[in-house]
Amino acid sequence: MCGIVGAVAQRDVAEILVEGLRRLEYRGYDSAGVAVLNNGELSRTRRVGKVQELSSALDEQPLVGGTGIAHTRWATHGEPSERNAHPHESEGNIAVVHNGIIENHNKLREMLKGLGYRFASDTDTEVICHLVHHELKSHDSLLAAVQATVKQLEGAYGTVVIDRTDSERMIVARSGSPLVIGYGLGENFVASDQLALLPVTRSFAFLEEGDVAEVTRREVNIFDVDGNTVEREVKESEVTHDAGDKGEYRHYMLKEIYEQPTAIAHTLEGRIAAGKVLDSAFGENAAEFLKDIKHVQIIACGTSYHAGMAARYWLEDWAGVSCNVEIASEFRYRKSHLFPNSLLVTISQSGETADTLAAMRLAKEMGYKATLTICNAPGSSLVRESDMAYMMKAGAEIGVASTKAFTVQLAGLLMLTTAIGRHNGMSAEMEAEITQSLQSMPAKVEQALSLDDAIAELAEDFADKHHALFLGRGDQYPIAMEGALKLKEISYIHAEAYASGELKHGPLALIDADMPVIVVAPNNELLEKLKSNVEEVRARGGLMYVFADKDAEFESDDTMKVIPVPHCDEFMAPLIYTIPLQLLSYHVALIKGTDVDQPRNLAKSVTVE
Ligand code: HGA
Repeated sequence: MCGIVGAVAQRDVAEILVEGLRRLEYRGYDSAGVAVLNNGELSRTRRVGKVQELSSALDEQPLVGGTGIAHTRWATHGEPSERNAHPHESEGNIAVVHNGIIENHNKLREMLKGLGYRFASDTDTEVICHLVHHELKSHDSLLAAVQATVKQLEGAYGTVVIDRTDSERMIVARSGSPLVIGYGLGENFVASDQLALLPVTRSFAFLEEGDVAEVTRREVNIFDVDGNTVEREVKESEVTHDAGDKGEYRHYMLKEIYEQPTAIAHTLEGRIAAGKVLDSAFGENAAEFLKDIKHVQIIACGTSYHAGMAARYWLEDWAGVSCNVEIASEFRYRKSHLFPNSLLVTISQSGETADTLAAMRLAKEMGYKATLTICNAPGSSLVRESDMAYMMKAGAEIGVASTKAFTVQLAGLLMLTTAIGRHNGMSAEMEAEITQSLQSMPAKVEQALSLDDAIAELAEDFADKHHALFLGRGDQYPIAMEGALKLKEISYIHAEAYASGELKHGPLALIDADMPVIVVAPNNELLEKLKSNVEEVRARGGLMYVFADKDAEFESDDTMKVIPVPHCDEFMAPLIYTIPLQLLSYHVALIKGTDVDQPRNLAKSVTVE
């Protein structure tokens, strides 16, 4: 959350910064701002709303200068407004952008007020710039002042600081919120995600926890939490340059839905051979770590949590190990029991999800046998700090509502199921069946995408509805949950998911003609049970939309619309049934005219608690 871009160059940087913000807009979009230094002058422009508002303001009144910082905000402290937009300033000299939450901001604010500082915003961030200004009085460099400042901060920050009187440098610090340095020729950059900087460089170094860096045109000096000079490996990015383009699609979300066959195929590439999932798919020493695992604890948030929920069915059913799945923000604040030979699995698209990261660190202290992350961002904190990493190759996901990351996570978790199952009695035949299913997924997803037009028509029925109920059983229950989440996120229709066996324990009371009920019905061993649940809804006048296998023998009538889903095996069914639900939420949102890629109040890459 919150996008940060900074640059020190010989050329004017405002345009580079704004293009960077555009590419980071998925991280927050309630306001945006930029500040640049030019010959001892600090100029700043901020606007409420999207980056386009800022860009138009800069078209009218351009900012000139070779050193600058910029920010797109997802507010945590203080309403979205121009006065709360970053960069924040102190005494016209210091400008700061920040991603994260300063938890002791009230105490620091009182202290700084006592020193005579006046606050111009309601943000926690503003304490950083006044503190730096104050520390500069007793330190001889901006670097030293920032180092002294961050020692006083509690909470999380990725922050970039510039000083009007020293236009040659920016100081960058991270703890809890990601920052990456981009290396150019005679110019250097910083951003909260490398995607922002791809138009200007492909060489990146990720800062580590507690790092502070001094970035000038010619040099980048990095210091660890104790102030020692450290090297952070500079790597060439593998992210494709056009990752930030919508191409022919109207929205990133639709593009990403359609990218799923390729994303899954890329992720499987080189990871399956002779009917087996290669242990190396999970990292270098994975074979050693995975062989004694008897219990798996999965930790995730949001969509990733739903992927974990589906995997629980697979790990217990097919891999013969016990499995718990928990939301990261719950796990990290309660005392949990550690089973012997436990593997902790985190799932996070960005690899920077604050709660998931904290939960993983806690699990390490608790003594888990190993940690594995399933992640789409190479070099992210979760990848660096976990013993093993299953790198998704979904490509950049920009739409705030996750689509391709979810299905690629499911594919990864199915691979993990076989890798663990192999040591716990899974037969070679079963592993071969699963790997075959994995390999035919891209083509099957392609077939499921051909439902697009039919679903677009169906979506008309939902546009005037305020509530919807999603039903599934077994490993389709998490898919129903994910379907409900998608609808909520982008169309703002209140949607709930239930394991359909739960209907009679409460939700049946809600059924009437205004409450559409969406059912996911593959042809599996729970089909007859599901059919009984469908009858319970029908008997109470409910209107149903059933996504069903052709062999499941559902027929459309006055109370039920049946949408035939391509026939698929049980291993890939959760993934395949996800596709029509993604399309449904997309088309409902289109009809409702909501902001599909940047739904209200949300943002991607949740780097704050
Ligand atoms: N706390 C700061 C920054 C918010 C943030 O990092 N969001 O992801 C603010 O509210 O401005």
